[in-house]
Order: sequence, then structure tokens, then C-alpha cells
Amino acid sequence: MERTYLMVKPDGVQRGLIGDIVARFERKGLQLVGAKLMQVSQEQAKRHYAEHEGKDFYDRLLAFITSGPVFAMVWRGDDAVTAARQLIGKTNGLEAAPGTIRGDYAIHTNFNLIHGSDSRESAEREIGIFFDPSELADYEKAVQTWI
Ligand code: RTP
Ligand code: MG
Repeated sequence: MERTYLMVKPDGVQRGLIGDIVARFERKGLQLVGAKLMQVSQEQAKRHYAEHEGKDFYDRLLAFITSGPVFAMVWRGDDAVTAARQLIGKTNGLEAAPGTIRGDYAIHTNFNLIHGSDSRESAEREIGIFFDPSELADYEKAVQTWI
């Protein structure tokens, strides 16, 4: 079992896409273990995007992710990181395949609706930035044996 950190970005919240996006991960068979609507602080944004510090889009990225509420989530499942990245699609909405979240709703790189951890290590690091362990549920998912 693996965990991943997913986050509907401010554009997805503003466009009313939280429900659609959550439904896709549920349908895939991943298990939701934590979720909250929250405002990302400057400090959290810097920690989250540390790998991009110094790049030309870094300042724009920090401004965007702190510009309004996000819907932060932790999901669990076999190969949850890869499974979620496949549902999310390529970074640039124009290149993302139809059927993926970005392929269905995004056309740019800046406003691409959702973040998904890119590795198991990133996932654990990012979960620690946005969630306290007490906010995560520990439960068996009844239908898991059928997925
Ligand atoms: P994410 O981290 O948001 O899930 O997206 P990703 O892995 O597909 O892309 P990543 O390379 O980690 O970039 C993080 C976010 O930065 C913005 N970005 N802008 N050239 C650009 O203008 C550029 N490149 C990346 C995107 O919003 C991307 O999601
Ligand atoms: Mg990334």
C-alpha cells in the first residue's frame, strides 16, 4: 500500500471541479484517507515547491498556489502515486490525453487544476507539509479485495 498527496489547485476550486476530480480517484479504486479545504501559506508553498526554486516560473507558481483555497487530499492504494499521475495527465493541458483530468479540463501549464506527488518519497514529504497525522483516517476499505 502506498500513499500519495493530491491537491486541487485554486483554479480547480474556483471552477467547481472538486467533486468531479474526487470522483475519478474513487472510481479508480483508491482510498481517501484525508481531505480538507485550506489556504496554503507562503511557508508551505515554499516547502512544497522547493525543487523548483530558482526556475523562471517559481514566483508565479508560489503566487498561484497561495491565491485562493486548495482542496488537499491524501489517498492510499497499490501504486497510488503512479495511478494518480496517470489519471491527472501531463503537466501541460494541451499535451495531456483526453480522459485525464488535465486533458479534459486544462489547456495551459499554469492553470492545470491539480497536483499529484511524483514519487513515494515526495508523497510522504508533501503529506507532512499539509497534514497532521491526527487528520488522517485509518480504516479498511470494504471493497478493496475486488479491485
Ligand atoms: P504538479 O507538481 O503540480 O503535480 O505538476 P507536475 O509534476 O506535472 O509538474 P512539475 O514539473 O512538478 O511543475 C510543477 C508545476 O509548476 C508549473 N509549471 N510551470 N514552464 C512552466 O511555465 C511551468 N512548468 C511547470 C505547473 O503548474 C506545474 O504543475
Ligand atoms: Mg510535480
